[in-house]
Amino acid sequence: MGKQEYDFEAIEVKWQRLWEESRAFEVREDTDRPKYYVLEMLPYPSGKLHMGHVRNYSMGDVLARFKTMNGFNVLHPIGWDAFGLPAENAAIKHQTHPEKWTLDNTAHGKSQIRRWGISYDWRREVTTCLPEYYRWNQWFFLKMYERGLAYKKRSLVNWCHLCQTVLANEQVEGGRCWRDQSLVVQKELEQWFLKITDYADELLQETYRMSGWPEKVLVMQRNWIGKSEGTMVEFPVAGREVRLAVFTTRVDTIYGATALLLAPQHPMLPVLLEGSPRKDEILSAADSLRQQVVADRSLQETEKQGFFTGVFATNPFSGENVSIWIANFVLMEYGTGAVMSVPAHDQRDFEFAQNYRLPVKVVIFPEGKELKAEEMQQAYEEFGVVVNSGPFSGLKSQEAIPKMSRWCEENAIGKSATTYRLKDWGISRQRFWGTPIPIIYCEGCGAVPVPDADLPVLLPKVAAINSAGGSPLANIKEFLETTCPRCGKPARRDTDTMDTFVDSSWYFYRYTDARIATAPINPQAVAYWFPVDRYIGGIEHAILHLIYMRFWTKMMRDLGLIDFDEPVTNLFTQGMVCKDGAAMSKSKGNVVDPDEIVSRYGADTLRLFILFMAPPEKDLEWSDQGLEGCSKFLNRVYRVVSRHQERARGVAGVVSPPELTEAGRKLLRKVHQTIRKVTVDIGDRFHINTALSAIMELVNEIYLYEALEESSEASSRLIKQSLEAVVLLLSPMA
Ligand code: ANZ
Ligand code: ZN
Repeated sequence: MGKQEYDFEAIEVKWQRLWEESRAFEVREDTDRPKYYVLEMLPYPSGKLHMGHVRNYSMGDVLARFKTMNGFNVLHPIGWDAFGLPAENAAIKHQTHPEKWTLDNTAHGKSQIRRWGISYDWRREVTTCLPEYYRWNQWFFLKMYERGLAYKKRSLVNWCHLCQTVLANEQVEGGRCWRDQSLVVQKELEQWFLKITDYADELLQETYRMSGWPEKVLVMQRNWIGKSEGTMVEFPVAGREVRLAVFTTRVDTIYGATALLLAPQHPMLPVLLEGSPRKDEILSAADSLRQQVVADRSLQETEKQGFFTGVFATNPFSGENVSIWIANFVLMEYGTGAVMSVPAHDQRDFEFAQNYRLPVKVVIFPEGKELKAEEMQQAYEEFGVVVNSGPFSGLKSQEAIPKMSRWCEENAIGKSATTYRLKDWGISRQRFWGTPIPIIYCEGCGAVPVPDADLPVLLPKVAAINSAGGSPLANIKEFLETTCPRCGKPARRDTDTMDTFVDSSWYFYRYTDARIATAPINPQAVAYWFPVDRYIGGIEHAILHLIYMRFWTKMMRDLGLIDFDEPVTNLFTQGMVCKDGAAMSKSKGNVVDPDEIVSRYGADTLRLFILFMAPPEKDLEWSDQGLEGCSKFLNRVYRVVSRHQERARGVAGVVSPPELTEAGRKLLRKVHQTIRKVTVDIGDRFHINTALSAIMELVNEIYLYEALEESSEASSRLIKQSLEAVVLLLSPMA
């Protein structure tokens, strides 16, 4: 057998060592070559890396190696998204420090990635839980604080009992925690917010120009930002010197408004109830109602509940009295926290009116038809012809809306208005394993930012985390107690830590100069490498991380650190790795451990399988046969190359068609066709799987040609040239 046998272990380890010794993937800025920045979403080191990581990183690796072979100066880095709950929970369970658990995992992950042969420049490794990184989170925070972009407010937050922490709106899915699916409740806390809403419109408008991003991601982002154009209208409250503002997209239906509905925590409620004998009773009922409100507007199916406040307002258009109610489906966080209820034309209002016998008043007819309130089974929500609406009757909805908005302006009771669903980003977490918020509270001076010279505010080295009831940091005296940087008197530190999405909002900037100690980023290095040419990761990040990173970029631009608007030119969202029809997951028990596959078949077989079995954007179904097939293919390549090694060594130069037989010319043509196809498939279309099948076809052709046993010198050159092509074309993948 000898060299006929494909000893993957020896081959892979040999080359991996060589790459390391020759520093093959270490790059620096070089203006003589075009740059290319390939970025993959950095892993969260909770235990071992899995097949999803293999898929993500081998795709990135193909692109990085391919671009390098095409003459680009390629930046291909990796790091660790190392703060977060699993580390903290593991630390509580095993009575260790989360740093140890995390760094053990990153060390193992690194060994896995090296064994997979991914071409990273390891000098640029970033680990977000280390002070050299998170001090810059604190620095950014303070810059934002100076500019009013980081601010604190008391607010109702989504609280998960299992995680014992606040969840961002983005982390609440259908009223449940995204991590453990437990029911989320509302709780009032002092929280830090980042003013992402300042950028809402820019974040939205830019999505219409981001042609290198998948449309589905852009649509999800647009929906999340949720720009809504409508009218703000004020209803005077009967017997009080106050007005209640509502936001409506359908001011054309205002003559049909038969009630005003307030969110349970609407700030005007106590004012409205002033002097009412039932004030306390109503306020406490509002309080229990608000426990049911979840900051998730998908609650279409919830039972519409509420109660009457005993107070009335006046419809400014019709002059009619409308009753004021509190309702569980009105969100304080959206619009003005109050709505005019139009049962005939809004389904939620229709259901509410049915439950409480509120009048239904039809003010829109479908074109050419009439509607009768008594006969309606559901609201008529479409545009139509405005009726029963005083001087506006007879107009179409589309004409009535601007006219009625103008009427509001003329009578100083309202105006056209735009609202966004996007909320400011709540970043406070009552957890240990995150970036401490660099604020000190002093009785005399109030909230005082930690001076730059005192950064970083380090996480304490504790033996065990006490997470009983709120922030663990509040239970650590050495951390909590400090002195005021302004007056020197005893003071206390903020005990919350930052959401880990802060870490992942800018790590990819740090890669361009990962060790710089004087600033978060090196502007020259960033200017050379940015924007990211291709970012590869999971679609599950479409609205969280991928909006935050865009916001962070704009914020950095406004701090004067960079001079562009968007960080990523092309986004690629890969499909999942599935088995038995479901995404591999520990809870489903259908995971295949990449380490096992690598020791049985080698890293190249695993890579080929992962790259070959499905188009990169589609889900990939695990198949033992598929894996076997890829292993056979690599053996086949190895055998044919080995067979001709001696023969090829003796010849030099390219072969030209006239020197060859018909069969030879056919093979030569196939070689060139394959080179072209692989180049286009990887470089232009990112269809790695079809590039691989083209290479497989070429190998078949070589076997066919070989069987003819042509033994001219020209045919030796042809064989050599063909095999070289196979090896080179395959080398980004294996
Ligand atoms: C009256 C009306 C009549 C409405 C009608 C719709 C149809 P989008 O498009 O999502 O922006 N709304 C406003 N603020 C709300 C809040 N805080 N909580 C719950 N619902 C709220 O939706 C805007 C519409 O959602 C507004 O227009 C309002 O209902 C409701 F025939 O006003 B509409
Ligand atoms: Zn002070």
